[in-house]
Amino acid sequence: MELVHSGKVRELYADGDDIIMVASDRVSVYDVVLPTPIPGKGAILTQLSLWWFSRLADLTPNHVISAADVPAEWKGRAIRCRRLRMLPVECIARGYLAGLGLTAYREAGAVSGVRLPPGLAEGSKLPEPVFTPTTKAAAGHDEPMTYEEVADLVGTETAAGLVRVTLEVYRRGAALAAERGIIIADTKLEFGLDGDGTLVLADEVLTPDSSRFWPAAEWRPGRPQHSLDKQFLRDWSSGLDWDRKPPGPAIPPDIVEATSARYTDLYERITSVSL
Ligand code: PZK
Repeated sequence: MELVHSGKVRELYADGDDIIMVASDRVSVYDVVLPTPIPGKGAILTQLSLWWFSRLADLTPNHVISAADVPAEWKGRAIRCRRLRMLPVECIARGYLAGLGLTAYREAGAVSGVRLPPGLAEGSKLPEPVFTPTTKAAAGHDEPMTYEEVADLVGTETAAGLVRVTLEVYRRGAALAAERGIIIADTKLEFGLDGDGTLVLADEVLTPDSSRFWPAAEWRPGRPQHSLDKQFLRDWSSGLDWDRKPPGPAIPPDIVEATSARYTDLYERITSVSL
């Protein structure tokens, strides 16, 4: 199959009119992919995304065709999808202050043109979730965009749809996770248009690779928050003499094991399905 995109941890192949998205077991820390895989990670994140796609099907159409009709070697960690015209916007919803949102708040008191109240700390809960889109930079870092800039790019009707669906996906995801002791601080969604011009949710949904998952019991505004999936990797790697530039260090077996268990636990807690 023709490889059309290779991301840090996933690949995209063309198969006739369809595309097949394949999740690997690769993991990144501080934006650097490490040389050691986390067994099961690709399958767990694929299954979690599929679970959310079906739960959200009443809210938005999605790009999933089949998780079964994929090459045998990828089964469990691949999804056959409709090929869409992807919109050049990363649709981000934030309910808590972290990452680019925190940086923008500190510099300007606002994110993507949305003014936030004074006095917020790192990790603070926002008064309500906000839509904070960014550009999709081919290389380098994504830049915040205002709603007006999104509307100029995709049209007002599509832009309004992006805001509505992005915020509702976040609200539903965050509410369900909260019942299970998990904070979803923010999430990044991607959308495309099908042949009819219908807005379709694509990519992955509400996984820890596209969202910040924090253990609610450890939430303390005013410091960086603990990551539900990658905290073992962060703690281990920060004790090394590593400058956080490639190549990343090999992960020792006990840290691989603990991280695998985190992904399994996260899936089970969100879906209530035992693995
Ligand atoms: C598409 N990406 C992001 C990059 C990945 C994913 N349904 C679709 N139709 C056409 N293109 C895409 C999709 C989706 N989803 C997604 N880029 C294009 C991306 C690298 C690896 F797995």
